[in-house]
Amino acid sequence: MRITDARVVISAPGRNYVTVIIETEDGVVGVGDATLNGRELSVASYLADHLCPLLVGRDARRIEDIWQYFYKGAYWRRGPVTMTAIAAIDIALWDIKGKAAGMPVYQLLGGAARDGVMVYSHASGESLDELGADFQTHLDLGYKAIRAQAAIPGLEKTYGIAPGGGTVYEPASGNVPQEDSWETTAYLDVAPMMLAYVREQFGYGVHLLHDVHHRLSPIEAGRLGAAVEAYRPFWIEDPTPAEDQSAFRLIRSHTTTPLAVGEVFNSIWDCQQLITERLIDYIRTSVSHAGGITHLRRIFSLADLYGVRSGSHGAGDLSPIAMAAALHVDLSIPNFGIQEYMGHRDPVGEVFRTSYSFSDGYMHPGDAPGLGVEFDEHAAGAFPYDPKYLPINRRLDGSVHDW
Ligand code: CS2
Ligand code: MG
Repeated sequence: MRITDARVVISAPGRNYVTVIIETEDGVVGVGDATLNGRELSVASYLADHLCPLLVGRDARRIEDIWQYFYKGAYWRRGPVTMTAIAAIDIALWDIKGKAAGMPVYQLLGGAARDGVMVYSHASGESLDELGADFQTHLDLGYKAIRAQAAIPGLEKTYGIAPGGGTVYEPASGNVPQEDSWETTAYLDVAPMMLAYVREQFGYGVHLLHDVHHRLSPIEAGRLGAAVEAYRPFWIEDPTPAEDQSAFRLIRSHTTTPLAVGEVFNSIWDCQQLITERLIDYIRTSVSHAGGITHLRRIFSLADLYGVRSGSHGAGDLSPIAMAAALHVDLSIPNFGIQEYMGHRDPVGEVFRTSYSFSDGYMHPGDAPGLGVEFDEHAAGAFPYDPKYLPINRRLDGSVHDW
């Protein structure tokens, strides 16, 4: 099954997505997600200039060989751009394999190990009352797990707080990133109050999650974890900058609050110590940023040996193709924990037609052959690239702070 064409399409139906399309001699076509938020054009160039030309003529069935060819063969290993590009090709090849076999990808991965995939959504607010209203909306939609974020009084802008009215958070368009402000002391006062508020209002029958976005020092994170133990968070996410794996030893020594990390990781090497030393409870690597289905399964297999569960990143800046691929992996692995599901903004459905479904807090990838996502290349043409950056985070004294 020779590959006859591989190309990249950048479109912005709601937000920017980079999509790889791989065609084979017998007409089976696969799609992969190559979106790297705020760095979209780098991955598109890496693919179009370096990887796609090398795909033509190769056997699309040899997924592992193609993965190794691009990973080991390039000499330069790892890194978000490289690994997102390899991931997109890997995802598209699994799509092709499923379509050729007439099976959904999860069947090729060993079949369903559960009936559905528990997902968590995002609730946020400028005030606790606004957060409460948004939390209730998500409960009404059937979610069994909800992430809570609230603005910090005294700070002009806080990342991830949606403007309200059922909308999701979205960075502003433009060629220069917006700048947010940050003050750790204020945050450390507010965060426990926020989780306490949610438990008082809604009780303990829903899983409660919170994302720190890498903004604390290890000892501050230890203090936060201890302060919120009584509110039984499902997890505290990204408490400290994720590349410092040994920092988690210090956090662990101060709290039993479960820890999740990994949305910025792109290889098994980034989380090896975190997993093998049992420093985290959930590994959040995503299928599109951590080398595709092939490499993500390797990470989750290592995690399974150490009692660490999956909790994949699933923000709206990962395309519906990544969401579908994640659901196939989630359904089939033994150590699934939870899946993030932020949903996608209109008009994403005009370009990506999905067969996954949500019901009563659980998702299922559907039973269409392959990933179950159709990408309408023609429709994508109506939504040109819209430059957008994640905000920069500065302390009140003007210094750049961690993300
Ligand atoms: C967040 C994301 O979903 C999450 O947990 O941390 O909003 C993240 O900041 C973006 O996906 C980055 O692209
Ligand atoms: Mg996060």
